[in-house]
Amino acid sequence: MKKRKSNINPSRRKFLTGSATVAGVAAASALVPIKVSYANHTASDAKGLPGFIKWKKRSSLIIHSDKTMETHREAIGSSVITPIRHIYIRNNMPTMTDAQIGKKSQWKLKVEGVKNPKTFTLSQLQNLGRTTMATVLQCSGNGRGFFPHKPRGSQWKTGAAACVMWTGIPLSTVIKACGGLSGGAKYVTATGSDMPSNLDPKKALVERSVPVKVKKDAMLAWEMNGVALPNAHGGPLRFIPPGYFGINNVKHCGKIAFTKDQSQVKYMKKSYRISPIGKKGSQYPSCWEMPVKSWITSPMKRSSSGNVSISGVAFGGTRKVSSVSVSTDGGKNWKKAKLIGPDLGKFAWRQFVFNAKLKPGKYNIASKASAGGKSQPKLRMENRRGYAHNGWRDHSLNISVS
Ligand SMILES: Nc1nc2c(c(=O)[nH]1)N[C@H]1C(S)=C(S)[C@@H](COP(=O)(O)O)O[C@H]1N2
Ligand SMILES: [Mo]
Repeated sequence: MKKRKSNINPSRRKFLTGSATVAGVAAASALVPIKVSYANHTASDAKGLPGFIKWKKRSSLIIHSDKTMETHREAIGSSVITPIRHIYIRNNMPTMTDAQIGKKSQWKLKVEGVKNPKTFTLSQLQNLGRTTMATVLQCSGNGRGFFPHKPRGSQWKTGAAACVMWTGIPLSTVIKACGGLSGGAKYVTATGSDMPSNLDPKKALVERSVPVKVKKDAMLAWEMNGVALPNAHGGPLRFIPPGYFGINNVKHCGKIAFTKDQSQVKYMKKSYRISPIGKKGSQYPSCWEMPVKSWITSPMKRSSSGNVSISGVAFGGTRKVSSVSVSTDGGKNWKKAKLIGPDLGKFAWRQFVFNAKLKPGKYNIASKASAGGKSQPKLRMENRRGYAHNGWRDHSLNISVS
């Protein structure tokens, strides 16, 4: 098989002519994740998108900067899994290029803190085990745009989140292949390979430690929503600790270590700490498990009177959503919504719908989810960097019914 230039080739014609034969491609696809073309892609669609994500759908994204793009509230869709061309991007370091990554099957993952430390290639991992799991990928700062003290960082509203179907290898299988843990580990520390070599690792290495208990459900993914993990989303290999905030889902993962201590890099020690406004430090809680959250995605602004289907998404982080309530009067009265669509497990989000009978007028519509015995609070938890917002009031919508 020819060396592939990129995971995602927006031009179908190039795809067909660039690979020997269609039959050859079909044979090869039995061994490697299928290469997908985006037939609907047009040049005007891509206008304004930076080169590394030209294949995304421009009209579904709000561009905050050249490294942060958010999904429009209504573009999350209503079929549980978020379309890959709509999914947000958040880069601390630039996305690795094909040239930097090299041959994807030869990508290396180092494993430490196990009885027999080993380095695996991606193709070795792909032959060792396999699992598929849906999780919510959400930036710690999703909802920052609602904080009145205007914290530094992207002013995300609801769109730094997606529900993704990952395929890869369970972390527990990797541990087993290395003879088990060497003992005493309190954390799983995952390291990205995306830091340019001229930078200081203490300041720029994307390395995150999460409690070692995630080994029960965590995985290393090489496929996302049925396609080989695009570079922009951390290809060819990404660490997925389900139910944990985005930053812990380390892209371009080159090392997994079972460690006694948390990483000492800035992104672990200083950033992503939930501290009171005006305070900072590593003594404050890290952005780890996501709290229960929901928001309405439809209707967004207007509706005609009569029967109105109010729908949205709800997730519980590491806990299953037990119920969602909807209010059409700014939170005075709540009624149970119906959970719809397939249940893809506790780490995925659920769609919900509530059929309201609304007369012409103005309404404030809100949703409030519960999971693991906890419900969303009314208000945000004020904090310096605007992390972990799950208050229902700020996420409510004002609609006019005519
Ligand atoms: N190696 C690496 N992993 C990373 C990042 C990064 O810059 N480098 N960004 C993190 C942050 S802050 C978030 S919110 C998610 C974003 O994932 P996405 O760009 O695939 O949506 O990846 C996380 N993992
Ligand atoms: Mo993030």
